[in-house]
Amino acid sequence: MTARLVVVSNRVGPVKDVGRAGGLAVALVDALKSRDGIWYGWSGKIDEAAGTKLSLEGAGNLTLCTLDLTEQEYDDYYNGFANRCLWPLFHYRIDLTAFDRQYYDGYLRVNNKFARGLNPLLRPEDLIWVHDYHFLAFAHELRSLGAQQRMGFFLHIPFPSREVLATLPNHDALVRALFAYDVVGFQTQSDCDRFTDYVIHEAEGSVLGDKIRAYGRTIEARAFPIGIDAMAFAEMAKEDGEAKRQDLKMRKMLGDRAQIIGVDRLDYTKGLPERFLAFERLLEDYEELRGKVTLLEIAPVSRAEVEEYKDIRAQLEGMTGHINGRFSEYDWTPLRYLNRPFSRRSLAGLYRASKVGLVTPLRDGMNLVAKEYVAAQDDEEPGVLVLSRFAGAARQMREALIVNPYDIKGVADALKRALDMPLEERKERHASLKQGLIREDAAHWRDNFLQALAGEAVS
Ligand code: ADQ
Repeated sequence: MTARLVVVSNRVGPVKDVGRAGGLAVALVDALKSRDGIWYGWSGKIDEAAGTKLSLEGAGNLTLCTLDLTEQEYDDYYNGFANRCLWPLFHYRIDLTAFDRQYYDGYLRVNNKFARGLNPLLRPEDLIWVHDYHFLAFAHELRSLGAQQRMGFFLHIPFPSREVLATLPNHDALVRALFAYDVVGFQTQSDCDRFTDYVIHEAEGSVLGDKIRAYGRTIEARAFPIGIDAMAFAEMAKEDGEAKRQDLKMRKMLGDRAQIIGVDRLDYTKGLPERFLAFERLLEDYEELRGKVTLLEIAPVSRAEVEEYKDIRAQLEGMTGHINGRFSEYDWTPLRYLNRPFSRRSLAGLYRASKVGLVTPLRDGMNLVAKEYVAAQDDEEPGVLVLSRFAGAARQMREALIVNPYDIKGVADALKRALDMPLEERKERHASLKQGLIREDAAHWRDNFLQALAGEAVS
């Protein structure tokens, strides 16, 4: 009998309409839909009386199981340590990293609270798969309650270099806590190497193949690059009614103009100001493109309560006004910047109608938008992906036009090259990118991780 799977992540669901969800939820629904299990995490609700009382909800062969947070817990654990400290730090933004002892204590308390909530539900043979930077210490807390199950952790964001990580006052305790897992997975080999480097130099650890030993425990550390359900996404872009409607409507609106598309959560790691500057530079340097090309940037607001996110929002609004003020004609608006989310179906259609996918994060664990853009293209008339070298996806997607997002002129030139690229070259690049997406899809990611978690050799 297959062991039951218990997935732990900050947000649980949605299970049905994943259209409005972030990358993690999208990938987990793909991973969980074919297996018995529990998906456990925060309900998204704040309740002053929140303790460890669970809410259970059945969804087919899967039980959704959630806890509420108090306002204080939410401020310290979620907005505080997770999103004002770990998120910027792991994305190399030491300048934005707010370490606060209170945040850190709150984070550990919430990890402990979630461990206490889950512990009574566990069966001895369960496999526990914990996700992302919100729960670095979860296994450590669960083991302190006596749990013996196999536990794996997957980090969706980059793992920083040891010099960067060492700026965090409690770096040692956090890495030590990771050693309570049996398997620790990263998006890329470089992330894994940086983890190993830290453990060797800061914790006198030793490495033997995929095994790494430190703090009296041996665990497995490996790269498991996350994928999308590429075939299903391609199918949706081609066949789904809503996708087709958006595709047609957009093409009709564009006429003979080419569209460049960007789709991101509004976040300072996504390189949006640099992207807008590169687009402005494109219009500056290649006058013949004025009136002929538009940039559609879809970036719904996220983490709106965190100060740094308010700043980036104001900055982008200013830049949009400036670029449009400078270049617009009465029948052409160069930059369209939308702050609302779209359903996955609509996105698929919008990707398909766009000649260029522009994905230029300054740092990104993987970036699923790059993969979705490629999957959504028409095989016979595909668009071109322009991709930051600092997205984990660049390791796999080598046939994209790889750019340095800080090099504004370089990105502008890559955009020009993408817009001019002959059909033959576009088809070749696209075919090989799409093959890669199908080979290393969401199921491949899940199966490899679960194999390692079950203690089996991974192919
Ligand atoms: P995110 O930082 O959220 O994820 P990403 O990988 O691009 O980034 O995932 C975004 C997902 O949300 C995509 O599936 C996309 O379609 C969806 N999305 C984005 N903008 C949207 C919009 N405007 N409307 C609707 N949907 C939108 C984190 C890490 C990434 C890592 C993922 C998965 O930061 O590096 O790839 O987890 O591991």
